[in-house]
Amino acid sequence: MDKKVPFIDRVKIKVKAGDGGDGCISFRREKYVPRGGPDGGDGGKGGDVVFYGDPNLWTLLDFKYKRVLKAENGKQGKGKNMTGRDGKDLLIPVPLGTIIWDADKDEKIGEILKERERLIVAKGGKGGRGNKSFATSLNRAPRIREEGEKGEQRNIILELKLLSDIGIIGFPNSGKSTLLKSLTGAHPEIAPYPFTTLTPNLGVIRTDEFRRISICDIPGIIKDAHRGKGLGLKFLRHVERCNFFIILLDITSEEPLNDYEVLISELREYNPELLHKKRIVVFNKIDLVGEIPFKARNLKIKEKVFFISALKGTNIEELKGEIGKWIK
Ligand SMILES: Nc1nc2c(ncn2[C@@H]2O[C@H](COP(=O)(O)OP(=O)(O)OP(=O)(O)O)[C@@H](O)[C@H]2O)c(=O)[nH]1
Ligand SMILES: [Mg+2]
Repeated sequence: MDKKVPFIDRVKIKVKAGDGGDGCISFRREKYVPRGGPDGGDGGKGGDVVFYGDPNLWTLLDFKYKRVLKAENGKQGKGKNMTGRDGKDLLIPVPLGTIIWDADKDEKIGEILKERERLIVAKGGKGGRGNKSFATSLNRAPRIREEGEKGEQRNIILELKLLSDIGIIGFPNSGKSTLLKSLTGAHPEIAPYPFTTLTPNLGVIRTDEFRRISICDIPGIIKDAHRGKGLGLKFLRHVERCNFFIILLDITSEEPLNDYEVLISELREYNPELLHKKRIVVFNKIDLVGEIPFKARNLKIKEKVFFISALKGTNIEELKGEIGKWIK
């Protein structure tokens, strides 16, 4: 993903489907046929507004600039029984993981999780019938027709929860972005101070079996993030749907067990279900310590533990091997 593209994960927009075309009033006019019957055609259907999943997108930025999305109207019916052309559907790509809400009713319309998955968010109006359709044995020359039905119009909210397999959770400056880079070759911003990462980053590992494993690096979490400290917990929603977590700890920290407990308790505050997902604990920056400190080696925790240097690449292959096992 491109660092220069701002990450937008919530937008409000208006969608308007096309109106149906009006039916037509017309009578046959041909030489030598003095009183031709009705031949007014029906109007065409209005186009739908349709969202579909596009795996190459990862932000809702486009909608910041385009807040009204309108599909084409159906054309009017014409004489000689000609039906008006249907309005074209408006097909709009959205990132995988986009949730669509009706802003006025505060109700979920649906979500897009898969490539090319489609969702109609506003239905086009039906075309009106032309006078041909109203002819009966009693009224052979009706002067009535229908107007096209109005297209549906809605205010909607798009909310993006990124989809990835693995989420990296850790304190600011623990090396989350460095680990993402080392595992996937992505190029997130990395710097020696906290809160370098302000929006989520995605990277992908391509395994031998042509499988893509996507990994998400989110801004750092600190104690009391659930009370709004630091950047808060709002970014956790981007890892809510991950199946696995890497809990990343800095081995040079004074109290690794305490760091671990803070992270677990912040996850619990956000959503206790996150604790049911599979996770491992990874100590980073082992290149900075001669030997693995006793405290880190003897943590009383139930997860599998790895010791790595994301910067130097130490034990990264082992970690990848473990990740590969999960995904299978
Ligand atoms: N020596 C050493 N430094 C590391 C290692 N991993 C990361 N760093 C350094 O630690 C600093 C923070 O790394 P980041 O990857 O930006 O950390 P982060 O967890 O993404 O930080 P935030 O985005 O601020 O939450 C940078 O200066 C990195 O170069 C490591 O394995 N060894
Ligand atoms: Mg970072």
